Amino acid sequence: MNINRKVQTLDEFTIQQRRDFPQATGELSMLLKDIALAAKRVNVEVNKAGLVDILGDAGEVNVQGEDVKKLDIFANNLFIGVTRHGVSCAGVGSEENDDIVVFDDPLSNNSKYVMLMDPLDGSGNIDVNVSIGTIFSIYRRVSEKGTPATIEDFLQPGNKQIAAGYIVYGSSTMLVYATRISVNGFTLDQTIGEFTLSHPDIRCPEEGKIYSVNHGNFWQFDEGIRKYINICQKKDKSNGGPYNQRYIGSMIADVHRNLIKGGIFMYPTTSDKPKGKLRLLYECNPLAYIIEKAGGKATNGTERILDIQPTELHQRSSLFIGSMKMMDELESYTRKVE
Ligand code: AHM
Repeated sequence: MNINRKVQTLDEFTIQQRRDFPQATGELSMLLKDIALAAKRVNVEVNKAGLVDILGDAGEVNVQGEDVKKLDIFANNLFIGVTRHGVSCAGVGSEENDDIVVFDDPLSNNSKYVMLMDPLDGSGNIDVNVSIGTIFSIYRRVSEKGTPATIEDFLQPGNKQIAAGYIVYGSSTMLVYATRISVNGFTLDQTIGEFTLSHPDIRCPEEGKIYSVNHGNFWQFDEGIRKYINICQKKDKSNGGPYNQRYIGSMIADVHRNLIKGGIFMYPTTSDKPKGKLRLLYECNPLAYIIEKAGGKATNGTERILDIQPTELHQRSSLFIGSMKMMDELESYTRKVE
């Protein structure tokens, strides 16, 4: 059997990165390993979604007042279970839980990190075989080691993130994660059950030709946003031609594509949702961290996402995220109406 040793697994990659930091304890690598393990299990269930009774509403409504799909619950329980039994995580904040889940056992109380997550983003797409994802954000806890994690550990601004990432369950399953060093993508090799490095040192192109927004909300957007969208449509050949509009309704899939190809994703406030739809702590912050590390930009329209001081676990925000030059152009329109 011919084994290709150019292949680097996620574990090998994190061990290699750790060698550059002799003071590192390895807890972050362990946490990433736990996340990857849970992701592989979720991936199996996502792939079976059309076949088994896991499909469909679980008949519950989550803390945001949205229908909960069975797979959401499965993914939530799995990520919490795996991190609870690992050594690195003192607690989890999840879209699916009203309050933080504090592990509070002797091992976890001595763990260095807490994690925030959206266990299954884009869950409205499960039934129709469209890409969905998991988003996670990791912070060093601020509470004293040896004690249970507290809400303060979770209510830190995004600029304090230690690492952030997502898994996209799509035509292939990919885990992308960022640390302060770089952003790297790993594709799940189903034959060996390992995430393997496929997209080293991801950089978001400075410019792109894709804008992603829910056009159905167009007349609910502020005037500046509407003007920018018109500009996206009106560009002529001299300035790159009109942009393509792509909106999947799974933010992970939209932002992942724009990260690789260049583009801008927008979820502005609307008259129906004056605070925005997306959640700051486990949707906006991790993606903002990743895009900035890859050379892009993320704001809520006026403020850098990563500098917003959160006050609530399930806080909402507007989000504009993507290629640097497209973000700069957007801001020139949002500023004009201020
Ligand atoms: P979810 O957490 O319930 O899955 O909602 C988040 C999703 C994003 O993935 C997506 O970009 C957005 O909601 C779509 O919302 P809309 O249907 O309003 O355009």
